[in-house]
Amino acid sequence: MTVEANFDGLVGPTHNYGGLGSGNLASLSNAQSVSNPRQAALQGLAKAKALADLGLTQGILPPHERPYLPKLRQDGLTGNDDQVLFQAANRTPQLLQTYSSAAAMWTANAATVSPSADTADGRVHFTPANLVAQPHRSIEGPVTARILRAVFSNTSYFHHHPPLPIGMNFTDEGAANHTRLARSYGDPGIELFVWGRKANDFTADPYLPRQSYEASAEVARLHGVLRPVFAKQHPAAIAAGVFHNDVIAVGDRDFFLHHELAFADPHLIERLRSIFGDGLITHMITNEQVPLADAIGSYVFNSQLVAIDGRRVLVAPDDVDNYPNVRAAIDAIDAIDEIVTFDLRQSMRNGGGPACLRLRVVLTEDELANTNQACLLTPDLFSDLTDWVHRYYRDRLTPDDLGDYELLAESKAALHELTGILHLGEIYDFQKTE
Ligand code: SUG
Repeated sequence: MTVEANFDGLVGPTHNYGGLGSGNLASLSNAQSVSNPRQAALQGLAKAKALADLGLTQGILPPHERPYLPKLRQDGLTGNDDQVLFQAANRTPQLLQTYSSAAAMWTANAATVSPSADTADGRVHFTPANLVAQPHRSIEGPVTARILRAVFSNTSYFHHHPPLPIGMNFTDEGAANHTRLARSYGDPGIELFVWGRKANDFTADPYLPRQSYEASAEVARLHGVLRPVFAKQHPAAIAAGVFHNDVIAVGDRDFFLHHELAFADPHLIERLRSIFGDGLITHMITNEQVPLADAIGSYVFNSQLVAIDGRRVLVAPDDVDNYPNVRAAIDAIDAIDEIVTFDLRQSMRNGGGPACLRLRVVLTEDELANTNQACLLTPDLFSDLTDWVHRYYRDRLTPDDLGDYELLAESKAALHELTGILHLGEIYDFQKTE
């Protein structure tokens, strides 16, 4: 049986509120507040565990090394690690915060993944997102590429592309702007690539759209996607804080849920129907039911839609319960059988809901058997990771703490041990040089 595996990003030990997310209202409004990395990691793990307990295939992807000293050195800081950190903290705290972000936890931005049923060569294709729209995330791509190769190593089944070229023409934010629709996970699907701007189109809107059309088209071409569909985000949505399409629409198999103002093309649903064929179920939430501000405030569209014993379950942030109109709108959807909610507040305060925290990888039985089994969440792995978090993570972090040499040492020790737990080999720069 073909399944959809969700690979959740484990929150890193330097989780903090840097105010770095462009067009991301939660990140901007919580800038410089005190974070709790331990609670953040445990909240994420609790969600992943709950979904695994419901019978879903659940994977884990590791955090990246932070603060990322190779980059601070590239930017001119010299000496041993302690000296580099000291200089960064005192001379350029902004750069230190940029290279300390734990943003790799939002694995919906790790890569775009096309299942083998959709591609010309019948392999699963991965393109790590270059994330060049934001400095703090532009350093993720090469490390994500290493991690994905360590998890999906068999090249008979998995084809890994490098991140797209660096520059504003190919700004790529990965699966957060990519939705696959298919009759079942194993059937050939259509892949919807959503973009916000064309290359060289620098709009006068308040926020520069992050995903370019050229990036989406290039990923579809590289993957050999047989039935791609391209759609432009509604500029009003981006202006209101929809920095990724997964903040305003979500799909699973033959069901697509979206806000009235998600897309610029009023005929997109007809286009999807004509390519999908019979049987596509769609549901639009109107702006009258849920104004854009409430959609973003509640993060309702950043829910996961999952299949549990053939039932459709919406995995939502518990913030939806603070908005009676939002709750009423989702309760009224016939196609959804159940709604479960999670407290993900640590991540949510940086604009990362349930769907941001996971990368979907549709896998046949053979592909799943050829996936790194140590990265699949079992009760044992859950208890090992919980114990690991308790041993290494702090329960309070301020921006000033990022220059603390002890934090760097703790993080390295934690990540080194984690590569052993997840059987990843040496994926971090510090493991190669020490
Ligand atoms: O890229 N926030 C992330 C949130 C990513 C959410 N992902 C999806 N929607 N799929 C971003 O804006 C904030 C980091 C900070 O401010 O410290 C941040 O990067």
